[in-house]
Amino acid sequence: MIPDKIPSVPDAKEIIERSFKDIKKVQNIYLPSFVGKLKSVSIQKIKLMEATAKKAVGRVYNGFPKFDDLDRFERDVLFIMVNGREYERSLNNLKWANSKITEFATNSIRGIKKAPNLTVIARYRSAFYGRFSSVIEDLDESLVFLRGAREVLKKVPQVSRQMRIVIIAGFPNVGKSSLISKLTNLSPEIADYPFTTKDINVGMMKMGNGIYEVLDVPGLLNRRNHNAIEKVALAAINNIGDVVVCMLDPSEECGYRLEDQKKLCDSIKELGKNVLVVENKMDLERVESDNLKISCATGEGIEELKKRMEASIREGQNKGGSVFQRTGA
Ligand SMILES: Nc1nc2c(ncn2[C@@H]2O[C@H](COP(=O)(O)OP(=O)(O)OP(=O)(O)O)[C@@H](O)[C@H]2O)c(=O)[nH]1
Ligand SMILES: [Mg+2]
Repeated sequence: MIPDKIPSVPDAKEIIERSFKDIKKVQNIYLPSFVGKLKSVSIQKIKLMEATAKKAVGRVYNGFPKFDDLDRFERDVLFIMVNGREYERSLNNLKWANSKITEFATNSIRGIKKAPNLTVIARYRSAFYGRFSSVIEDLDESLVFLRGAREVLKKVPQVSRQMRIVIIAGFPNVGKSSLISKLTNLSPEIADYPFTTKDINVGMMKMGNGIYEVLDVPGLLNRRNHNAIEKVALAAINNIGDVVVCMLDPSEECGYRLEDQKKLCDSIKELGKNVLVVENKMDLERVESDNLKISCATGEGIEELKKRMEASIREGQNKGGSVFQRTGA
């Protein structure tokens, strides 16, 4: 599960600056010997820098979900949008950096405690500063990567594990968003051009005694090489849909041939999904078929569609529960 709030990610420069700024707070204490005084101040500064950096890096590390925390859908989205291997590597780099900082701090403090004079103390201290800065600088790439990943993770729709999920899929421009606005309280963008919907819209639908989640996913084309947006839609269909409403537009007003649209429904059926094929825009065109005909413009057929959805969900329940339970994600 992706946490509601993922922390913002500072870059390496910010962490270094914050750590060096913090050590200005270290007070000069009165000690009779210069050596004793420099030792005490140096140790305090090193400890403070270690704490500041580890807190900043640890906050990012702890705030980002680890792979095992994610369900199959979330993992798929991460792999599609940002390279999941790089994600794991970046998080591991943060962990590694924190352990390195502790190691350098411990060794430097040990050296300072044993140092015979001011020169040796200063050498240990500046060696720590140098190593500290280079470890954090090396983290910059991972931090920048995670900052991008955060934007992607924030957009992954939060879908419940308790409710049944209906996904509205189909070619672009066939009326998927129009349908979700009829079934739920959502008002997504609806427009007469393809690929209007770029993210997954999630709405709630009350039907009979149940509440269901309805997902309007971006339009899909029946092709082999899907773009990233289409892949996310497919990941949702594959991993979290209990029922998939596959929408056709026989009027071809959407700009695509009905024949091609049907092939997409066939390939979704091949995924082993519970598929309900509906023909939209019946106010414009009706073709001879067994599929349910609806119109999002006039509202015709929508009540019948709801009934069929509920029956299909019930049928799926009898077959073996929700996709989440079946996959154990
Ligand atoms: N005449 C008629 N037009 C409809 C109907 N349903 C949707 N439309 C129109 O079809 C166009 C596309 O509708 P959307 O709901 O945005 O389609 P979509 O499938 O979500 O499109 P993408 O997000 O681009 O994939 C809009 O101009 C709608 O007003 C219908 O039943 N009848
Ligand atoms: Mg849409």
